Amino acid sequence: MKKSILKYLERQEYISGEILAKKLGISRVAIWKQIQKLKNMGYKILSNQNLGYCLVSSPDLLLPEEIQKELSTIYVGQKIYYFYDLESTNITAKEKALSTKEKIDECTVIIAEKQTGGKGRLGRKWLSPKGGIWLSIILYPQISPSYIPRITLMTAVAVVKAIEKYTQIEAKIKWPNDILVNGKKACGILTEMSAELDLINWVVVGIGINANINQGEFTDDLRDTSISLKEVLGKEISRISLVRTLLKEFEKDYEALKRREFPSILKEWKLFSNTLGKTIKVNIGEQIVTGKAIDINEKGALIVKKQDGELVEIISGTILKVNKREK
Ligand code: BT5
Repeated sequence: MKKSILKYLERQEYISGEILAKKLGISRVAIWKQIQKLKNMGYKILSNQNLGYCLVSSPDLLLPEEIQKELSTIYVGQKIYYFYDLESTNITAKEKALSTKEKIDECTVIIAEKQTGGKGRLGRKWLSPKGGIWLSIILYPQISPSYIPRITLMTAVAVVKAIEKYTQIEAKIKWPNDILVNGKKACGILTEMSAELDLINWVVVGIGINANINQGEFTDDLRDTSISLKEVLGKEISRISLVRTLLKEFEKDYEALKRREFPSILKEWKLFSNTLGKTIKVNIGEQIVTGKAIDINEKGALIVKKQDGELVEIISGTILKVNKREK
Protein backbone atom coordinates (compact mmCIF):
# COMPACT_ATOMS: atom_id res chain seq x y z
CA MET A 1 0.00 0.00 0.00
CA LYS A 2 2.84 2.40 0.88
CA LYS A 3 4.29 1.72 -2.57
CA SER A 4 1.00 2.63 -4.30
CA ILE A 5 0.62 5.82 -2.28
CA LEU A 6 4.16 6.85 -3.19
CA LYS A 7 3.42 6.28 -6.88
CA TYR A 8 0.59 8.82 -6.71
CA LEU A 9 2.55 11.26 -4.55
CA GLU A 10 5.39 11.26 -7.05
CA ARG A 11 3.12 12.09 -9.96
CA GLN A 12 1.83 15.46 -8.80
CA GLU A 13 2.50 18.27 -6.40
CA TYR A 14 -0.47 17.83 -4.10
CA ILE A 15 -3.00 15.04 -4.05
CA SER A 16 -5.96 15.00 -1.72
CA GLY A 17 -6.59 12.25 0.81
CA GLU A 18 -10.01 11.80 -0.73
CA ILE A 19 -8.67 11.11 -4.22
CA LEU A 20 -5.98 8.80 -2.87
CA ALA A 21 -8.59 6.91 -0.85
CA LYS A 22 -10.81 6.51 -3.92
CA LYS A 23 -7.97 5.42 -6.20
CA LEU A 24 -6.70 2.83 -3.73
CA GLY A 25 -10.07 1.68 -2.44
CA ILE A 26 -9.35 2.35 1.23
CA SER A 27 -10.61 4.88 3.76
CA ARG A 28 -9.13 8.35 4.25
CA VAL A 29 -8.14 7.33 7.77
CA ALA A 30 -6.21 4.38 6.35
CA ILE A 31 -4.45 6.76 3.93
CA TRP A 32 -3.58 9.07 6.82
CA LYS A 33 -2.12 6.11 8.76
CA GLN A 34 0.01 5.05 5.79
CA ILE A 35 1.22 8.64 5.37
CA GLN A 36 2.29 8.68 9.04
CA LYS A 37 4.20 5.43 8.47
CA LEU A 38 5.96 6.93 5.44
CA LYS A 39 6.88 10.00 7.49
CA ASN A 40 8.29 7.74 10.20
CA MET A 41 10.44 6.05 7.54
CA GLY A 42 11.98 9.39 6.67
CA TYR A 43 9.81 10.59 3.77
CA LYS A 44 9.17 14.33 4.01
CA ILE A 45 5.49 14.80 3.19
CA LEU A 46 3.59 18.05 3.60
CA SER A 47 -0.02 17.83 4.70
CA ASN A 48 -2.39 20.63 3.81
CA GLN A 49 -6.02 20.65 4.91
CA ASN A 50 -7.31 21.89 1.56
CA LEU A 51 -4.78 20.48 -0.89
CA GLY A 52 -3.89 17.12 0.63
CA TYR A 53 -0.42 15.59 0.63
CA CYS A 54 2.78 16.60 -1.15
CA LEU A 55 6.00 14.59 -1.26
CA VAL A 56 9.05 16.79 -0.65
CA SER A 57 11.86 14.25 -0.40
CA SER A 58 12.62 10.59 0.06
CA PRO A 59 15.01 9.27 2.73
CA ASP A 60 18.53 8.14 1.83
CA LEU A 61 17.73 4.57 2.74
CA LEU A 62 17.80 1.40 0.66
CA LEU A 63 14.06 0.95 1.00
CA PRO A 64 12.47 -1.66 -1.28
CA GLU A 65 9.86 0.88 -2.43
CA GLU A 66 12.67 3.17 -3.60
CA ILE A 67 14.80 0.48 -5.24
CA GLN A 68 11.85 -1.11 -7.01
CA LYS A 69 10.48 2.19 -8.32
CA GLU A 70 12.68 2.08 -11.40
CA LEU A 71 13.98 -1.45 -11.19
CA SER A 72 13.88 -2.96 -14.66
CA THR A 73 14.55 -6.59 -13.72
CA ILE A 74 12.11 -9.39 -14.36
CA TYR A 75 12.69 -11.25 -11.12
CA VAL A 76 15.95 -10.28 -9.41
CA GLY A 77 15.06 -8.06 -6.45
CA GLN A 78 11.34 -8.10 -7.19
CA LYS A 79 11.03 -9.28 -3.58
CA ILE A 80 13.25 -7.44 -1.10
CA TYR A 81 13.43 -7.86 2.68
CA TYR A 82 14.77 -4.65 4.21
CA PHE A 83 16.37 -4.23 7.62
CA TYR A 84 17.90 -1.19 9.23
CA ASP A 85 20.44 -3.28 11.08
CA LEU A 86 21.06 -6.94 10.96
CA GLU A 87 23.74 -9.30 12.15
CA SER A 88 24.42 -10.42 8.57
CA THR A 89 22.28 -10.43 5.43
CA ASN A 90 23.77 -13.84 4.56
CA ILE A 91 22.57 -15.30 7.86
CA THR A 92 19.05 -13.93 7.34
CA ALA A 93 19.04 -15.08 3.71
CA LYS A 94 20.02 -18.60 4.80
CA GLU A 95 17.25 -18.62 7.40
CA LYS A 96 14.79 -17.59 4.71
CA ALA A 97 16.08 -20.24 2.30
CA LEU A 98 15.69 -22.86 5.02
CA SER A 99 12.25 -21.70 6.09
CA THR A 100 9.53 -24.27 5.83
CA LYS A 101 6.80 -21.72 6.53
CA GLU A 102 7.49 -19.40 3.63
CA LYS A 103 8.27 -20.12 0.01
CA ILE A 104 11.08 -17.80 -0.96
CA ASP A 105 11.24 -16.91 -4.64
CA GLU A 106 14.47 -17.19 -6.53
CA CYS A 107 16.54 -14.00 -6.43
CA THR A 108 14.80 -12.62 -3.37
CA VAL A 109 17.08 -9.99 -1.85
CA ILE A 110 17.90 -9.31 1.80
CA ILE A 111 19.34 -5.84 2.34
CA ALA A 112 20.48 -3.92 5.41
CA GLU A 113 21.75 -0.42 6.13
CA LYS A 114 24.36 -1.84 8.48
CA GLN A 115 25.49 -5.22 9.75
CA THR A 116 26.62 -5.92 13.29
CA GLY A 117 28.24 -9.25 12.40
CA GLY A 118 29.05 -8.99 8.69
CA LYS A 119 30.81 -12.15 7.50
CA GLY A 120 33.74 -12.76 5.23
CA ARG A 121 34.96 -16.20 4.17
CA LEU A 122 36.34 -18.73 6.66
CA GLY A 123 34.88 -16.95 9.67
CA ARG A 124 36.51 -13.62 8.83
CA LYS A 125 34.75 -10.39 9.71
CA TRP A 126 33.31 -7.91 7.24
CA LEU A 127 33.12 -4.31 8.40
CA SER A 128 29.65 -3.02 7.50
CA PRO A 129 28.83 0.50 8.74
CA LYS A 130 25.94 2.61 7.47
CA GLY A 131 26.61 4.02 4.01
CA GLY A 132 27.63 0.74 2.41
CA ILE A 133 25.58 -1.67 0.34
CA TRP A 134 25.16 -4.96 2.17
CA LEU A 135 22.89 -7.43 0.44
CA SER A 136 22.35 -11.12 -0.19
CA ILE A 137 20.55 -12.86 -3.05
CA ILE A 138 18.91 -16.29 -2.69
CA LEU A 139 19.36 -18.61 -5.68
CA TYR A 140 18.29 -22.12 -6.59
CA PRO A 141 20.66 -22.88 -9.48
CA GLN A 142 20.29 -26.20 -11.24
CA ILE A 143 23.97 -26.93 -11.49
CA SER A 144 26.26 -29.46 -9.91
CA PRO A 145 27.75 -28.29 -6.58
CA SER A 146 31.20 -28.58 -8.14
CA TYR A 147 30.29 -25.67 -10.42
CA ILE A 148 29.56 -23.33 -7.52
CA PRO A 149 32.66 -21.15 -8.12
CA ARG A 150 30.93 -20.07 -11.32
CA ILE A 151 28.36 -18.21 -9.25
CA THR A 152 31.05 -16.17 -7.47
CA LEU A 153 32.81 -15.39 -10.75
CA MET A 154 29.54 -14.39 -12.37
CA THR A 155 28.66 -12.15 -9.42
CA ALA A 156 32.08 -10.50 -9.55
CA VAL A 157 31.55 -9.73 -13.25
CA ALA A 158 28.10 -8.25 -12.52
CA VAL A 159 29.49 -6.10 -9.68
CA VAL A 160 32.35 -4.74 -11.81
CA LYS A 161 29.99 -3.88 -14.66
CA ALA A 162 27.51 -2.22 -12.29
CA ILE A 163 30.24 -0.13 -10.64
CA GLU A 164 31.66 0.89 -14.01
CA LYS A 165 28.26 1.64 -15.54
CA TYR A 166 27.03 3.68 -12.65
CA THR A 167 30.19 5.45 -11.46
CA GLN A 168 32.61 5.10 -14.41
CA ILE A 169 35.14 3.83 -11.88
CA GLU A 170 37.36 1.10 -13.27
CA ALA A 171 37.23 -1.98 -11.05
CA LYS A 172 39.24 -5.19 -11.18
CA ILE A 173 38.64 -8.69 -9.88
CA LYS A 174 41.13 -10.35 -7.59
CA TRP A 175 40.38 -14.04 -7.64
CA PRO A 176 38.09 -15.30 -6.35
CA ASN A 177 35.88 -12.77 -4.61
CA ASP A 178 37.49 -9.35 -4.23
CA ILE A 179 36.64 -6.31 -6.30
CA LEU A 180 39.50 -3.85 -6.27
CA VAL A 181 39.60 -0.18 -7.14
CA ASN A 182 43.03 1.41 -7.37
CA GLY A 183 44.41 -1.86 -6.01
CA LYS A 184 42.33 -1.69 -2.83
CA LYS A 185 39.30 -3.72 -1.81
CA ALA A 186 36.02 -1.95 -2.54
CA CYS A 187 33.76 -5.00 -2.47
CA GLY A 188 33.72 -8.58 -1.23
CA ILE A 189 31.52 -11.51 -2.23
CA LEU A 190 30.55 -14.40 0.02
CA THR A 191 28.90 -17.40 -1.64
CA GLU A 192 27.39 -20.02 0.66
CA MET A 193 25.32 -23.04 -0.25
CA SER A 194 23.51 -26.13 0.92
CA ALA A 195 23.86 -29.19 -1.27
CA GLU A 196 23.33 -32.95 -1.24
CA LEU A 197 25.39 -35.16 -3.50
CA ASP A 198 24.74 -33.73 -6.91
CA LEU A 199 21.96 -31.34 -6.04
CA ILE A 200 22.07 -27.78 -4.80
CA ASN A 201 19.28 -26.88 -2.34
CA TRP A 202 20.06 -23.18 -2.26
CA VAL A 203 22.84 -20.68 -2.72
CA VAL A 204 23.18 -17.36 -0.94
CA VAL A 205 25.39 -14.78 -2.61
CA GLY A 206 26.37 -11.97 -0.27
CA ILE A 207 27.69 -8.76 -1.78
CA GLY A 208 29.28 -6.00 0.26
CA ILE A 209 30.16 -2.73 -1.47
CA ASN A 210 31.95 0.12 0.28
CA ALA A 211 29.77 2.79 -1.27
CA ASN A 212 29.50 5.93 0.88
CA ILE A 213 32.00 5.09 3.59
CA ASN A 214 34.54 7.60 4.84
CA GLN A 215 38.14 6.43 4.94
CA GLY A 216 38.18 7.23 8.66
CA GLU A 217 35.50 4.63 9.27
CA PHE A 218 37.78 1.76 8.24
CA THR A 219 39.49 0.19 11.21
CA ASP A 220 43.29 0.58 11.41
CA ASP A 221 43.94 -2.88 10.01
CA LEU A 222 41.80 -2.14 6.93
CA ARG A 223 42.77 1.46 6.19
CA ASP A 224 45.62 0.69 3.79
CA THR A 225 43.88 -2.11 1.94
CA SER A 226 40.29 -0.86 1.66
CA ILE A 227 38.63 1.86 -0.34
CA SER A 228 35.14 3.25 -0.83
CA LEU A 229 33.51 4.52 -4.01
CA LYS A 230 32.77 7.84 -2.31
CA GLU A 231 36.45 8.29 -1.61
CA VAL A 232 37.37 7.61 -5.24
CA LEU A 233 34.74 9.95 -6.66
CA GLY A 234 35.10 12.62 -4.01
CA LYS A 235 31.33 12.68 -3.53
CA GLU A 236 28.52 10.46 -2.35
CA ILE A 237 26.86 8.14 -4.82
CA SER A 238 23.21 7.18 -5.00
CA ARG A 239 23.25 3.76 -3.39
CA ILE A 240 19.73 3.12 -4.63
CA SER A 241 20.74 3.64 -8.26
CA LEU A 242 23.81 1.46 -7.83
CA VAL A 243 21.72 -1.32 -6.29
CA ARG A 244 19.28 -1.13 -9.22
CA THR A 245 22.14 -1.30 -11.73
CA LEU A 246 23.70 -4.20 -9.84
CA LEU A 247 20.46 -6.21 -9.73
CA LYS A 248 20.00 -5.64 -13.45
CA GLU A 249 23.55 -6.76 -14.31
CA PHE A 250 23.16 -9.72 -11.97
CA GLU A 251 19.98 -10.83 -13.72
CA LYS A 252 21.60 -10.60 -17.16
CA ASP A 253 24.60 -12.66 -16.12
CA TYR A 254 22.60 -15.17 -14.09
CA GLU A 255 20.35 -15.70 -17.11
CA ALA A 256 23.46 -16.24 -19.26
CA LEU A 257 24.69 -18.80 -16.73
CA LYS A 258 21.32 -20.59 -16.89
CA ARG A 259 21.55 -20.64 -20.68
CA ARG A 260 24.91 -22.41 -20.23
CA GLU A 261 26.81 -19.42 -21.53
CA PHE A 262 29.52 -19.59 -18.89
CA PRO A 263 32.28 -19.14 -21.52
CA SER A 264 31.02 -15.62 -22.30
CA ILE A 265 31.00 -14.73 -18.59
CA LEU A 266 34.47 -16.14 -18.22
CA LYS A 267 35.64 -14.04 -21.14
CA GLU A 268 34.45 -10.92 -19.33
CA TRP A 269 35.93 -12.14 -16.06
CA LYS A 270 39.32 -12.48 -17.73
CA LEU A 271 39.05 -8.94 -19.08
CA PHE A 272 38.45 -7.63 -15.56
CA SER A 273 40.94 -9.92 -13.82
CA ASN A 274 43.97 -8.59 -12.06
CA THR A 275 45.10 -12.11 -11.11
CA LEU A 276 45.76 -13.94 -14.36
CA GLY A 277 49.29 -13.80 -15.67
CA LYS A 278 50.74 -13.01 -12.27
CA THR A 279 52.89 -15.08 -9.96
CA ILE A 280 50.89 -15.62 -6.81
CA LYS A 281 51.02 -17.33 -3.47
CA VAL A 282 47.68 -18.92 -2.58
CA ASN A 283 46.62 -20.29 0.77
CA ILE A 284 44.38 -23.32 0.22
CA GLY A 285 43.83 -24.38 3.80
CA GLU A 286 46.68 -26.56 5.00
CA GLN A 287 48.79 -25.81 1.97
CA ILE A 288 50.34 -22.85 0.20
CA VAL A 289 50.71 -23.00 -3.57
CA THR A 290 53.10 -20.70 -5.39
CA GLY A 291 53.06 -20.34 -9.14
CA LYS A 292 51.72 -18.43 -12.09
CA ALA A 293 47.95 -17.95 -12.35
CA ILE A 294 47.41 -19.06 -15.92
CA ASP A 295 43.72 -19.71 -16.37
CA ILE A 296 40.24 -20.33 -14.98
CA ASN A 297 38.69 -23.62 -16.03
CA GLU A 298 35.09 -24.55 -16.90
CA LYS A 299 34.24 -25.14 -13.23
CA GLY A 300 35.41 -21.66 -12.32
CA ALA A 301 38.55 -22.95 -10.58
CA LEU A 302 41.90 -21.15 -10.83
CA ILE A 303 44.71 -22.97 -12.59
CA VAL A 304 48.15 -22.29 -11.17
CA LYS A 305 51.32 -23.47 -12.88
CA LYS A 306 54.00 -24.25 -10.32
CA GLN A 307 57.67 -23.69 -11.02
CA ASP A 308 58.17 -27.38 -11.70
CA GLY A 309 55.47 -27.18 -14.36
CA GLU A 310 52.77 -28.98 -12.36
CA LEU A 311 49.27 -27.58 -12.87
CA VAL A 312 47.15 -27.14 -9.75
CA GLU A 313 43.36 -26.60 -9.86
CA ILE A 314 42.24 -24.37 -6.99
CA ILE A 315 38.54 -24.26 -6.22
CA SER A 316 38.82 -21.96 -3.25
CA GLY A 317 41.64 -20.10 -1.57
CA THR A 318 43.07 -16.77 -0.53
CA ILE A 319 45.80 -15.01 -2.46
CA LEU A 320 48.50 -13.98 -0.02
CA LYS A 321 50.96 -12.37 -2.35
CA VAL A 322 50.98 -11.17 -5.93
CA ASN A 323 54.11 -10.53 -7.93
CA LYS A 324 54.26 -8.55 -11.12
CA ARG A 325 52.88 -9.94 -14.34
CA GLU A 326 55.37 -12.12 -16.14
CA LYS A 327 55.72 -12.68 -19.82
C1 BT5 B 1 34.87 -11.38 1.66
O1 BT5 B 1 35.49 -12.30 2.46
O2 BT5 B 1 35.42 -10.52 1.02
C2 BT5 B 1 33.34 -11.51 1.64
C3 BT5 B 1 32.65 -10.30 2.12
C4 BT5 B 1 31.16 -10.41 1.93
C5 BT5 B 1 30.42 -9.32 2.62
C6 BT5 B 1 28.95 -9.37 2.32
S1 BT5 B 1 28.08 -8.00 2.93
C7 BT5 B 1 26.57 -8.74 2.62
C8 BT5 B 1 26.73 -10.20 2.98
N1 BT5 B 1 26.44 -10.43 4.37
C9 BT5 B 1 27.53 -10.83 5.05
O3 BT5 B 1 27.56 -11.08 6.27
N2 BT5 B 1 28.57 -10.92 4.21
C10 BT5 B 1 28.21 -10.59 2.85
P1 BT5 B 1 37.06 -12.49 2.54
O4 BT5 B 1 37.63 -12.72 1.18
O5 BT5 B 1 37.23 -13.54 3.55
O6 BT5 B 1 37.62 -11.12 3.05
C11 BT5 B 1 37.46 -10.74 4.39
C12 BT5 B 1 38.56 -9.73 4.69
O7 BT5 B 1 38.32 -8.49 4.03
C13 BT5 B 1 38.66 -9.40 6.17
O8 BT5 B 1 39.46 -10.32 6.87
C14 BT5 B 1 39.31 -8.02 6.12
O9 BT5 B 1 40.71 -8.12 5.97
C15 BT5 B 1 38.76 -7.42 4.85
N3 BT5 B 1 37.59 -6.55 5.08
C16 BT5 B 1 36.65 -6.60 6.07
N4 BT5 B 1 35.73 -5.66 5.91
C17 BT5 B 1 36.08 -4.95 4.81
C18 BT5 B 1 35.50 -3.85 4.12
N5 BT5 B 1 34.36 -3.28 4.48
N6 BT5 B 1 36.17 -3.40 3.01
C19 BT5 B 1 37.30 -3.97 2.58
N7 BT5 B 1 37.89 -5.01 3.19
C20 BT5 B 1 37.28 -5.51 4.29
